[in-house]
Amino acid sequence: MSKGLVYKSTGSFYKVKIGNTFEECVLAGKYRLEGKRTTNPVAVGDWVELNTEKLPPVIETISPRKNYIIRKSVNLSKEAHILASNIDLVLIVASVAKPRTSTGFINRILVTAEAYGIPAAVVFNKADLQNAKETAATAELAEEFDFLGYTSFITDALSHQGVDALRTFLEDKTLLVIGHSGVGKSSLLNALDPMLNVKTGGISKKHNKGMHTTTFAEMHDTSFGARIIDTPGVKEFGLVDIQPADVSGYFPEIRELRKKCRFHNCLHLEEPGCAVKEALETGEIAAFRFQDYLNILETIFPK
Ligand SMILES: Nc1nc2c(ncn2[C@@H]2O[C@H](COP(=O)(O)OP(=O)(O)O)[C@@H](O)[C@H]2O)c(=O)[nH]1
Ligand SMILES: [Mg+2]
Ligand SMILES: [Zn+2]
Repeated sequence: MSKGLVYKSTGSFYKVKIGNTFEECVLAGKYRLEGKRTTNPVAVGDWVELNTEKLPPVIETISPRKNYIIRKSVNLSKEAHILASNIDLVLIVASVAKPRTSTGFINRILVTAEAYGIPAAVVFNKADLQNAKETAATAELAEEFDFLGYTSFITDALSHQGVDALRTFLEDKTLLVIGHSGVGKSSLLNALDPMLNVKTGGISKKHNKGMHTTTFAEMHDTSFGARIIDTPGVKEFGLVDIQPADVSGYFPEIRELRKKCRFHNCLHLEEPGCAVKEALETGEIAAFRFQDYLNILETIFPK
């Protein structure tokens, strides 16, 4: 038996690093049967034990996961698809322009990362496309996220502005990169490590028209010790088993404050004696964060 780390999982074969070499492996029959309910029993980031006497090598056991992230299901089936496991960091790549990323998107991913107990960081890319006023607004936003515990970076992937600081921060971490198509994820990966040579320019229009793309998450080794999981075509993560009163617990600035609300299950809407609404009025909580909290509550639990 050999130990290996899964770098890619397509459902039919698995790219596994065993020692210093990559092998295309298959899954033992017992897992294929169990796998009927989850679309994919083995995820990128999984440590596995393999029988390398066989050709191709066979994955026999999956080691317990430190954590994992579920992919939001694209259809209405109850199937869960594990996107990646054993992650140290979720890196949200936002773009300040062309296309501009909403704070709503950033906050939704931050909430999901909190729910999974995984640290998160934010990159504001395409800094070169901003005027002075926009530059100041982005700096303010980055400062707010820093304050909340989400380390933030402002970058220009083309001129490599901010890329060295980002690389230092990412050293030796296993991270999952998420962000809309076209924000510069692939360009940033190439700026971080030119050896990666990831294709840029986004998904072709032909494939982008609401079709189910057949791209898979893939992990890349880097020269600076980070393992980077690229997630082409993944829009958002799925949340499991979350209750309305839980949502505010995934906002660090609300988590502590809400203990002072009169009702323990306060949703911070119209309830009397709400400490969160009070903090909003004094500016202790940022208005855009509270608005996004309301939006998330509404999205997950429509009235
Ligand atoms: N001006 C500018 N363009 C960028 C920057 N980063 C990426 N781009 C461009 O944006 C487009 C999409 O980049 P890509 O890396 O493929 O985005 P992805 O879909 O998130 O992987 C490409 O044309 C890149 O050249 C940046 O920091 N500044
Ligand atoms: Mg890309
Ligand atoms: Zn409240």
